[in-house]
Amino acid sequence: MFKAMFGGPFRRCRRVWPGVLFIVSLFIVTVWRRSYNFGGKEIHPKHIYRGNQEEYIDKKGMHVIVGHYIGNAVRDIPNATYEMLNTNNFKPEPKAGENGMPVVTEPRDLLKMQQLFQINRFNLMASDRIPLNRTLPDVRRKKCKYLYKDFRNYPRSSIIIVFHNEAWSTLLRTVWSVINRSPKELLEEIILVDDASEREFLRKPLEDYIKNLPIKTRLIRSLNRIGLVLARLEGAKIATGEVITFLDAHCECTEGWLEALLARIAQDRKVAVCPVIDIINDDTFAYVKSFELHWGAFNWNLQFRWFTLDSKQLMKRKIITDPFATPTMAGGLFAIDREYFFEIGSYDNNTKIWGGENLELSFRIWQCGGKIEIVPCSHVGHLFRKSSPYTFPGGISKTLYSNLARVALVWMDEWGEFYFRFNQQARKMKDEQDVSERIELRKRLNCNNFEWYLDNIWPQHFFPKHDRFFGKIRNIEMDQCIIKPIGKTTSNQPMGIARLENCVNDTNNVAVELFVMTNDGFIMTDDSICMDAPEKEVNGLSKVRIMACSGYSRQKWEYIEETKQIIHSTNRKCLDVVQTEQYDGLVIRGCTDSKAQQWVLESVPWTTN
Ligand code: UD2
Ligand code: MN
Repeated sequence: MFKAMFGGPFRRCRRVWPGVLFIVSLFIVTVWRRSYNFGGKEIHPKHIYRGNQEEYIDKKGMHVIVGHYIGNAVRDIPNATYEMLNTNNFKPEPKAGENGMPVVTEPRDLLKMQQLFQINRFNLMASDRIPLNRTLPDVRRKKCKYLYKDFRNYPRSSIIIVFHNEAWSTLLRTVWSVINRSPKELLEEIILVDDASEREFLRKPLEDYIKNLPIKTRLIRSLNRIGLVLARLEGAKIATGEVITFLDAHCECTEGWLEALLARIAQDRKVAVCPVIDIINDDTFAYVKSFELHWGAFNWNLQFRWFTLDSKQLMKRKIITDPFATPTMAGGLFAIDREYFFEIGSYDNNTKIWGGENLELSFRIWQCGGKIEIVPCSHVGHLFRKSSPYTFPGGISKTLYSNLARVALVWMDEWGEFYFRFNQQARKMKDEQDVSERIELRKRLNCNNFEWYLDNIWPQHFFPKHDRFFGKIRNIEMDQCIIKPIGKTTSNQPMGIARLENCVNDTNNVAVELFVMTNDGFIMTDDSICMDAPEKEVNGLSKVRIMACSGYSRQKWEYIEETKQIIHSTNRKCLDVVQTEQYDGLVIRGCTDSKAQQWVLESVPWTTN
């Protein structure tokens, strides 16, 4: 088509066309931005750019916040034209993705697929082929099906979905999965909160579409980019359900998901409950059941991490379908009693765009008398992406680290100091934070301190504490420190082998050689990694590894102050070093008085008191 149109006499100019197209699309964008129609009301861009935070409810009852308008998607997504971003290509094929099956992209579509992938950082082309009401497998344990017969007595929930530039198909598949797989009796309403999306199909077409949905669905918009926390708060403020349930805008709920969550809140209104988060594959949209017994915590950099229930935790669980506690939630998918949500301080409204709010809410709920649990009978799929598709006004790291700095300042006490000491980026953002209101809240609610949280809610944690060693483990013979393996695997240096390297003093790079030794004798480091003694010799060597903490005694050690030996607790051998061509790493061997078996535990300060 292109060829036919621009062939013949124009052929010579073909190289010029992309430029012309670019200018034309720029023109269109400019015209579009000059006056766009918002909720039936014309808003001149001047009001959008300059207006101070103005709020009003428009004729249709939509709550509109006018303020700064930041971000230009055409500029931010390479090679994306205005047309590409604003065309809704949703064209369902009846069987595509049925029962959570993957969608296969034909080789001839690959190029187009890759282009479209950039817009939302998932396979938009695949999503656009899957019907909004596709079926999903019922991934629950069989027993779950009989547990919630009494659901009519549970509290009703508002479902709040915030979005910024979400695709039509993923957003509405989220909505339909709620409608199709929740008991009508339990759905108070669906609230969509648009955080300053720029796509045309999310304006009037969306407003028209939701009018015909079988469940009352409201759409409210913010004209300036407020971030997911403020967007959720806008939704929560207008919600009327006894419970509010938050979902990301690219989820798919499975049968029974809501009953299982609400059942727990019906028992105890101070529990925030999360479903098991299954995976919607970003390439194929296949629905993949994930491991049920995962719980959430975080590492030294306050990044959220999943861990598995250990042997002790499993033993405690008599009934496999029972909800279980989690120190932190992933953030996006949870239900909470609406009044309780506001009683405990909803969210920190100085949290920007994305990140940190999941830890803030988790610490606050636990420290101030509530609970967070995962409900194994509730499964919701979430589309996990490898990168973020949208802009971060103000910069990604500034945004994220100020959010995290606030969390550390308000809730983490000495562990906040620890975080700032070893995290330069967060330290930079620390001083500009005014957290006085949140500190007030913490006092008012009479909350427990962070030590209480670590001791009681996350006893397996790998953070320093006053009653355990924290620092470097230096070998006397080699004058080097044990390091946590990082980087690439090579044949003679497999990742996971514990080994020595020259000790470093720069606090910004020191984290790899910092270890904690607990009173039980676990030598652990960031991300729940432990020194693990081998069960058997390989090629005459018992190689010590650094691997996921398991709580088993093969990971227990004893430090003998007088001899400076580190002895493995069950087989009584000594931690030793081998540095040869064939093997460079730690081993355990029968104890001798060799200096290679002598270690200094060098404490590193992590707090001022
Ligand atoms: C995870 C959470 C997410 C949130 C985040 C930390 C899950 C499955 N997801 O990241 O809910 O807790 O960690 O902050 O637990 N959005 C806006 N405005 C913005 C940015 C995002 O409305 O400025 C919307 C976005 O369209 C989406 C939701 O917020 O519906 C979460 O964003 P995400 O999907 O990019 O976050 P995710 O899943 O990587
Ligand atoms: Mn998400």
